[in-house]
Amino acid sequence: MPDDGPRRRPDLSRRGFFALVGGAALAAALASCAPGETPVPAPTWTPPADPMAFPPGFVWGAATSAYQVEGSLTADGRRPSIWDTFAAQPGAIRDRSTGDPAADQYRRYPQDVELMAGLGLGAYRFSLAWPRIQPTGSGAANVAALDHYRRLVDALGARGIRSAVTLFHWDLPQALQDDGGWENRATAERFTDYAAICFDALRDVDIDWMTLNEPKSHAFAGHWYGAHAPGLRDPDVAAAAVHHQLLAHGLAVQRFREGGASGRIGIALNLIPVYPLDPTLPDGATRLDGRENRLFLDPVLKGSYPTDAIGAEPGQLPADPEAFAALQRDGDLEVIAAPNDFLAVQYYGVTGADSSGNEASIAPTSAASWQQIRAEGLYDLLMRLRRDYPEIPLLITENGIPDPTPDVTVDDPHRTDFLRAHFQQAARAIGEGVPLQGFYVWSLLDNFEWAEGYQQRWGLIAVDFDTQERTPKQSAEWYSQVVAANAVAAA
Ligand code: IFM
Repeated sequence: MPDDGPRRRPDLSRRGFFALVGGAALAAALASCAPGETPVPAPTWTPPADPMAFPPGFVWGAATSAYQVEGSLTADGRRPSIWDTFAAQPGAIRDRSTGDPAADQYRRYPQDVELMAGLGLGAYRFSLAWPRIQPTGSGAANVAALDHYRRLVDALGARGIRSAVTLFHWDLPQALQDDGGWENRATAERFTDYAAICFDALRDVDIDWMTLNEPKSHAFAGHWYGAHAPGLRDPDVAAAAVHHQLLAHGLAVQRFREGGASGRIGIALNLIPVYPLDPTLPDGATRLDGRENRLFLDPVLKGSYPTDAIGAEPGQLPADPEAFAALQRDGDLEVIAAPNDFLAVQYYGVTGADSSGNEASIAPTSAASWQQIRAEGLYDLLMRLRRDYPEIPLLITENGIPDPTPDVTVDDPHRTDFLRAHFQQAARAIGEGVPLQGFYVWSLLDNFEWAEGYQQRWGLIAVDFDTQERTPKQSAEWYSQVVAANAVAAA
């Protein structure tokens, strides 16, 4: 989750990382950080010496989002999103940058498709920009924007690359924010209209659709502690943003089924295993798990909200539970629980929780201070999903790590080590029956990392933002070998 705020975690010792991922380069990259005694949970599993194979048909991809890569913010009738507004505020973005030019993908997509084909990727996850397709968030579709995305989807298809399309990756049209944004229930209806336009425009293409990207990040970082657009700091508004986003998801799933478009549909949730510091006192960790995971998983997959996620206790979203309940109309939860074809999981790491429910540092972080790295947490998460939410097919739609430096580099053994360790945990979970069907690395390209601007580079492919020159990093070459073999080899 790309944010700091109440959830900010101190930088930790990177010691213990060898044990976690077996990556000398990653440990070296992290070694410059302050030493300390990090209570990293001991690994319980050692990867085999032989390559770990993935099932036939396993999907290997990479991911981006519109505002982070497209640039061209006024092209073809696009109007401002909340991120344009937010980025223009002094101090909102670390390097005072904006989403222009980002990676200029709106114009350079043919080159990026060729780069993906060169890596052998089977799929590309990208998002559609609502403020391009409906520049003011409602009304007629902007044909120029739809034509652009049709060209992108067709270019991908021509190279045998499947499209995985997110409808909303945080770039709400500013005009809708002016009407209350996600605090306003009507935004869920506007989203359904927008989704219908997109489904109909691409109805012939076999797409894996994702309604929302990380509704938790958008609700919490954007509406609770103001680190993201729209920059609000009100937990009750954040709670409304949770419910109305989930309602929007359910309505869009229903609309997808009614419209009969090709493809499948799901939602992309960022999930995080929570480990109690003291396993004999798990209540705080349970509450934190409620806020971080079950507040989103339960309504979508079980049709109910957990009772412990919202309230005044540490670890809870500090909103008024009665006000949250009052937002919910009869039938909302049935809509939200409309059956999905898959669950898209975004996994970056873990957190600890003290006995009260306060977040605690238990693992080394990357250059993103919120990212506590523990590859085995992915296995734990996948096994938990299979246990608590059985049957639903799973995709990992984001996993990755930033470079330790903001400078452009292609020398990124830390990323190779990180991905290898996570692929191994994914293979391990598949071997134990988890229905994981694909894995998308975040990100295809260095891009605009929200409040960090261009200071965190998450790409497999380096981008020089002055020249827009693209250069695959060493990890991209390694990843292409994994894709070709459909297997991950030991280091
Ligand atoms: O860049 C973000 C992405 O937009 C959503 N998931 C986390 C990534 C890294 O912070």
